[in-house]
Amino acid sequence: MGKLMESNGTLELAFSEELAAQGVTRRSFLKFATAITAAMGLPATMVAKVAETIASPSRPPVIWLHFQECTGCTESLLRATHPTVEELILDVISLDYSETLCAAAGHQVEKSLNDSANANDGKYILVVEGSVPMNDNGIYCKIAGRTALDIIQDYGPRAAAIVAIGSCASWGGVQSASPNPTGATGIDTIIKDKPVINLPGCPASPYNLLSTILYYLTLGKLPQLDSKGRPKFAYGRLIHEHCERRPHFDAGRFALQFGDDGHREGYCLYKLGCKGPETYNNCSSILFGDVGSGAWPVGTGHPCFGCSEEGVGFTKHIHEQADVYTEVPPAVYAGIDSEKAGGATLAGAAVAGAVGGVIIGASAMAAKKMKAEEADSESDA
Ligand code: FSX
Ligand code: SF4
Ligand code: F3S
Repeated sequence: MGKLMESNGTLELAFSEELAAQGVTRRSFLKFATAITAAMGLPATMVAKVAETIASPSRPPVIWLHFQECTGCTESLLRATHPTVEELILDVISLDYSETLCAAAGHQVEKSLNDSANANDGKYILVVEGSVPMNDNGIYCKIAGRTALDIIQDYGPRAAAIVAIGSCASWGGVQSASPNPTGATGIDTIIKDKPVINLPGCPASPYNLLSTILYYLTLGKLPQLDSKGRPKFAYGRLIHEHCERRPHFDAGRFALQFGDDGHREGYCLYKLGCKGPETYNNCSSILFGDVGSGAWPVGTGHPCFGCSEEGVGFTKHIHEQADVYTEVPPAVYAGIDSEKAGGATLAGAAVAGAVGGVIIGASAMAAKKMKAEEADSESDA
């Protein structure tokens, strides 16, 4: 990976041939390090330190377990590009065990799991993908003859920290949808004596995994978590707060049916069931998806279904309208038809809507930030 030097206050990165061969330029690496530092909520002065962590040859051991899930989280990680998040993650960690990525199989791979856990007792990071079935002694998910429950009770308490990746590992996800036949549950309801960082999402954003690991490695501590165990830097804001369609929401322009004129114009998807107003995640600012710009659910024209929010995703119906905590759209809107509106134009209404949206959004965000700061100072006190 790259070797980092600082000279005359200018950050310089010297790349190995290996990195250059991957098609990553020094410029794109620095840009990426800057973006991921900002995503972690760290100041720009930390970019060099974060880049240094990425370039560091020392890698913490990671054991990655799969339970009840679709492997979508791993897939989403492997499909990320420029510079490939998967390569960066695999460069900053030593992935000792992963059923999906292991070349070995059977007893051989089980041995590598045990060897890594024994050699790194108390030091490894445990990443868990998938929920644990609790009903009927956990018989609904078995790997190598052991239940998921047995496996997590063995390797969970011996980890330094646990990262529950995806909604399934965070709170049960899709398998915990009513009537939850297997009794699917998240990791933090089972392991109580170790820090569990939840990175919900179905799939979870690979950037949230990378930034959480980098935060831990760079600062030597876990990021601040919210009441649901999620890093505040990634889950501190509603999707709705940074959504590119927000000016349409504030101006009252909604798609009413898939494929209608409003949908084609890129109007707000609230009335099609978008759960952005009650879902905390950074999809609208990070835009993960990696199939071109704007590739996130709402960017592609699909309402956010709240995949990362317990009690919303897999709980509320897809078409059900979200509870709006920040702003309620007014029942009556200014006319935008030129005759009825006495000469007002569509463009004029759009500008007014956008300006109003910025002001309303900015004040709502300022109020929320102040509230969060108050809460932080109270909890610090
Ligand atoms: Fe679940 Fe992920 Fe959805 Fe799939 O970790 S969060 S079903 S994308 O693979 O587990
Ligand atoms: Fe975006 Fe959905 Fe909010 Fe509309 S309701 S602004 S589509 S997050
Ligand atoms: Fe999930 Fe909504 Fe993001 S559906 S991926 S939380 S936009």
